[in-house]
Amino acid sequence: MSTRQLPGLLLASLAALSTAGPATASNLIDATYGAGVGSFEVGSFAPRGTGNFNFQSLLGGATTITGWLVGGVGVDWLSTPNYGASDGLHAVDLGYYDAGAGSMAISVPTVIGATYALSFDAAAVPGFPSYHNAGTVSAGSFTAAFAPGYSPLNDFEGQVFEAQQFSFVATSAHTTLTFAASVADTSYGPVIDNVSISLSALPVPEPAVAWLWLAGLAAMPALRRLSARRQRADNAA
Ligand SMILES: [Ca+2]
Repeated sequence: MSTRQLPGLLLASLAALSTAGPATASNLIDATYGAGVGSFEVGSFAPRGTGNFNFQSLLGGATTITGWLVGGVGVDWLSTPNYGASDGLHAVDLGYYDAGAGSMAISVPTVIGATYALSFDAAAVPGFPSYHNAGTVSAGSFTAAFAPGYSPLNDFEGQVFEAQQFSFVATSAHTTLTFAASVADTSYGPVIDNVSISLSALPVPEPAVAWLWLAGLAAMPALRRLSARRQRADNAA
């Protein structure tokens, strides 16, 4: 490559970065798997019964809730009107009905080095000590703990959801998001709903591109001098 090509290369690089677009608020989970997937609304819901049994217990390995893989012992897929949801009809209790901590995982395509906003709503299971409601969320190498506050005693319909917001930088072309209950021997874990991952910022330009740009700028005066010398030589000839 000649030094003459550098300014053109720089412009092309900047154009590629700028046309990649501004941050978008769309939910990557729904964009990848379908509307409502981030909110646990999609799948074949088959409750254990009516009233307080208006939930479906799913063992580890289950893929009943579209897009999501159940891990650990299992989880309970809750339904309104007997259990509260922060969005739509369903939420997930990360504890399995017959006792045991569970987890929920989903993978979305990501851009390495880009920053993503992660948000979800979490509620404490009513009437149980707060430690039962501790959970962790991870996305690639990012991990955070969350612990929603205490909900009113025995008011399962009135579970109080609290917005949880984090951000992470993707380290892989696909990022797996995982929620897990922290207490092993409980039938009740934190309840989660309305999960969203959205792009916040694209990666900054690689240092190599920046150095190329600086090298191009530094070469400009020398190129101009060379050009002027050639012009004088041509004129003298
Ligand atoms: Ca929902």
